Amino acid sequence: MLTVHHLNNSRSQRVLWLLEELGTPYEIVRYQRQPDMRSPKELRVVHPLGKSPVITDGGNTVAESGAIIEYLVGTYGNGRLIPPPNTPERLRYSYWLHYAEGSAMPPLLLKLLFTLMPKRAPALLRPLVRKVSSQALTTLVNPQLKQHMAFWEAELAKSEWFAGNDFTAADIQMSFPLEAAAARGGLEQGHPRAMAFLDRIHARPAYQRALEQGGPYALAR
Ligand SMILES: N[C@@H](CCC(=O)N[C@@H](CS)C(=O)NCC(=O)O)C(=O)O
Repeated sequence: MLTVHHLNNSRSQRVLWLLEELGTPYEIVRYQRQPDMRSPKELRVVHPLGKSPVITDGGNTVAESGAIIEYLVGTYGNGRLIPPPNTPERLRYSYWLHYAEGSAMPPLLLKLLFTLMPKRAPALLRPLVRKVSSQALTTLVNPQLKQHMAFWEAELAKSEWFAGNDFTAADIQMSFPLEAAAARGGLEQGHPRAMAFLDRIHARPAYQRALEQGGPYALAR
């Protein structure tokens, strides 16, 4: 049986959603984030890094959202949710599948880190940490985020979905950076197409079924 090792409130929500879109049967083994937001050590038994998502299927253990999506679409998709080979759409599909974690998530993670740092610093150091964080946000993180969000907006002006006119698994992969940017990056200001993309995916029955399966998901709006 295909098993999703599901960490609450995490990227593995995307995997549940993909499986619901494909109608592939799966079971969930649940893991709860620790108070410091890290995954519990039990997840390291499944994969040495203990990150979510990770799936097991027969003798295969697959980690990394992009690799999991490739595996699931290749194994269970029968050509669904992926553009045909040797088309411009397929190239775009591949780009977004890699871009989401390779380029979009790093500035979003930095945003989270520099926002949390002053709150978690010892009281005596807090003013200094706040100053350093604020400078990093202003000079490094926010301008990059702005550039990424403008890029998404421009791409979604070319077609309804990231890889073209059809919904694909690349849209599932891109949902996490867009949801993170809506939660902490100011996406709602000046990015109507990106916000409409979020509305469209949230309205999909498979997305909603995945939420019921996965439990509370703070990034969804
Ligand atoms: N690039 C990886 C990122 C995996 C990742 O960082 N997952 C987070 C959850 S969204 C996690 O496991 N955090 C808990 C921890 O690092 O202990 C992927 O897309 O699979």
